[in-house]
Amino acid sequence: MATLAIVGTQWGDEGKGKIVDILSLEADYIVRFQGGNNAGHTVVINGNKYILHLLPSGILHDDKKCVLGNGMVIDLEGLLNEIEFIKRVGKSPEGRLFVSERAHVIFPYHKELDAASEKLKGDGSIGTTLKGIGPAYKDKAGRVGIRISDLKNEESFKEKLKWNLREKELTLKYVYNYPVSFDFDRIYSTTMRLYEKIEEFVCDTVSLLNREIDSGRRVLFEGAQATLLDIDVGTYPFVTSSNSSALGISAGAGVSPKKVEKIYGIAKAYTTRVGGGPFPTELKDSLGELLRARGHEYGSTTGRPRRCGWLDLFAVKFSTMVNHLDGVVITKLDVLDAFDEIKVCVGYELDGEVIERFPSTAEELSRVRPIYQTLPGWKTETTHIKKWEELPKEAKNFIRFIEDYLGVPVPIISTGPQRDETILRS
Ligand code: 2SA
Ligand code: MG
Repeated sequence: MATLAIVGTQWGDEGKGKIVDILSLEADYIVRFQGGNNAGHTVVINGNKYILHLLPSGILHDDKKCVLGNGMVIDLEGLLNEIEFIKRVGKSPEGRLFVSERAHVIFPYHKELDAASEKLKGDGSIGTTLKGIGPAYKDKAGRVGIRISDLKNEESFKEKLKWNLREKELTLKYVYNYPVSFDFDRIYSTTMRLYEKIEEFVCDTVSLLNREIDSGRRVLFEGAQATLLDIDVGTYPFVTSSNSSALGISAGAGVSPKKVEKIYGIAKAYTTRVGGGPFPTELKDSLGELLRARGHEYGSTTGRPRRCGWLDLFAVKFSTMVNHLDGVVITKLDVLDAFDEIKVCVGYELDGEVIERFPSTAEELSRVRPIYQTLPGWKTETTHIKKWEELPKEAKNFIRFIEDYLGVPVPIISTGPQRDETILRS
């Protein structure tokens, strides 16, 4: 299989980082196609923990090439910090990192707007990562965004930056009652200084990827966030501002959908969510706390405690349909080792009636009542297990239940953060 994509099936933090790390061993290129440094992908290699926000974890392997696609919004300082970080751990990005000249740049005013908008929303805030993601995509859609390619032409960049600073100052002052004055010279010179340091990596990644796929190179598309945070099919407005399901791959990497051959979804054995928005299976009791403690459920970008709850298979089934998944990887199985019984949501009731389809509005989703199936727990340690045969029978039943319900195989099961704490079934 030459091209494979990995996407989250829940609300993010499914453990994509580790799975991408394993699957990237079989890839020549690892490609991000949306989002920015709102993502936080944690990988543990030889006992060392790395958290990457922009660069695909493949960058930690010397023979892998990594692409930041045109659909991304890029914080240049964040990018440079990560480049410096990987150099400090002895890795060279030279000749292996390709940053799309079509990607949009996140500026300081995007972060100010993110904060101002969240503040004005008050209780209805989205709980964004405050990285300026939404405002940067807003500028992209509004056709006033500044792309990396714009930084090549100093005069036109100056003009675009001036216009944007003026527009943002007015917006912040009159819309948000949040007066800020931006220092043009400082923003301009900082941006140019950062750009000079990353310029060697900037190229036309659309042509590169199409050429490489056509010549048989193996490409892994790495989704950040997840399907239920997708701007179109997620739990709008409590979503991120990009297409973070498989639907975004084509637009965000500049390759035809016909070129994505296989798509795996990642689902945690339970569910978490950071930020606001409906979460039908959320546990606000000691069981939720146990999941958080055992699963170390704190945001890797912001450190925020994640909301925790039972596995919502009804939601994952929706993701399986939307992404047309070839398989669902189950992660953090071992977090459930401590539970006497395990609940799995297999349907929703709305206004006293069982509903057939996943609600399209956050309002409806906030009113559903989950229908649970209770499965027996296994109450023995599964951490470190590497073979299917070694799993307790209740854990095998849990996995088979998921496969039957979703109608797709579970090809990989993760039983711990290390690369080798993984069961490969095919
Ligand atoms: P944004 O900043 O505009 O993308 O936020 C909009 C919503 O998307 C959610 N979101 C995330 N949810 C889970 N994980 C994410 N990445 C980090 C991580 C988050 C962190 O991997 O842990 O460290 O807190 C991520 N990025 C965005 C966000 O919570 C909002 O609900
Ligand atoms: Mg994460």
